Amino acid sequence: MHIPVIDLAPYLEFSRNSQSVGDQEPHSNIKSLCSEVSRTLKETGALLVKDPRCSAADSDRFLDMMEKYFEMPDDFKRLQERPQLHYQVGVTPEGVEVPRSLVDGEMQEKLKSMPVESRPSIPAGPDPKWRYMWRIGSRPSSTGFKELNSEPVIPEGFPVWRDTMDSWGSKMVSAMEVVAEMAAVGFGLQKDAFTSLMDQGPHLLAPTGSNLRRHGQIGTVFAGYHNDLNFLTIHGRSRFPGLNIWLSNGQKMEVKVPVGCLLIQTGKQIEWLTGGECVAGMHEVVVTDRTIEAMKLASEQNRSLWRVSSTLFGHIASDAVLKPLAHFVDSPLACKYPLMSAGEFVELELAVINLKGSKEEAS
Ligand SMILES: O=C(O)CCC(=O)C(=O)O
Ligand SMILES: [Fe+2]
Repeated sequence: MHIPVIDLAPYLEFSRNSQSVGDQEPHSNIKSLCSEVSRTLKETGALLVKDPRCSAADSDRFLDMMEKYFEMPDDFKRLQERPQLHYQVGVTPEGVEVPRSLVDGEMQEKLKSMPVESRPSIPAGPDPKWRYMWRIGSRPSSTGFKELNSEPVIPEGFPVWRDTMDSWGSKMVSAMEVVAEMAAVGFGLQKDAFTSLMDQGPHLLAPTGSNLRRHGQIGTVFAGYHNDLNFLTIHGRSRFPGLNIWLSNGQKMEVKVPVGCLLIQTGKQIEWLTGGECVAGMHEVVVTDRTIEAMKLASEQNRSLWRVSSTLFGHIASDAVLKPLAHFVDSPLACKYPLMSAGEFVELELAVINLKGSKEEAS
């Protein structure tokens, strides 16, 4: 099983044409591309895409800045820490985020029953990775889930911060919207079934930073086995490999993202909307032989030994309702996905991974 790279250009062109000539039915080659998107998401929980609007140079500009930031002393980075805002803006130091597999008893049982060759690395404690949270896109003026009144945090001495974060973040959101539209068509839904719910969602550009100089021993778990709580996650290519994913048949697979491509992963919210047909992809980030090889090369070339991911969490709008859409109501597992607002769902999930206290505490 391998993950195909889907070129988004033909769909973008179809989309542009249908806007200028009025709504058009996609022809059969576009339809089959959309089916490939939905089928791959369902079978693998992941997808590789190439979007002509997101270049390798854009990704490099972002990674260069984040490496420079994570290289700064811990005391400097801690100035951007906002624990009272549950780390939803600014930096999260290493040792704070708790992988789901460490706290979820049901998941631990499942891990023990997995065959050895596909069993994830068992984390011993919280993740040793840093993270930076930066909001992308606009938010609704009236909402039952006002994100805590928090200004974006910009570290001193990084004049291009806002521009770099906003530009790479919004490009990745645009790519994700196209994938969401193609997936909706592929699943036999209205093409805007997902994108209309994503509008003004609390999207977060949330790059991780892992110090390979300190934690570069083989087997170190940077992000313990988990799935993401949002709708879809998208990342540019990291300079250091280490991401393993689990396909829906339980097989473990190391992901190789080609240069200039983006990786998409399914989160819990798409699982909800599809009544469990498209489950949230499980994944982990671990130091592997290939990470060590990339570290050797980076050392020889005098490059940074911080592993930066350009993770972007795409969300369903907080006030929108999560429930199995259209024909997914009849899915055999639909009853596992009761109606609930996306905002309420996120609050429940964040409490589990140690990033948020109770609702009362947050307000
Ligand atoms: O560091 C990465 O490559 C991905 C980390 C991750 O899985 C996450 O941020 O949810
Ligand atoms: Fe993740």
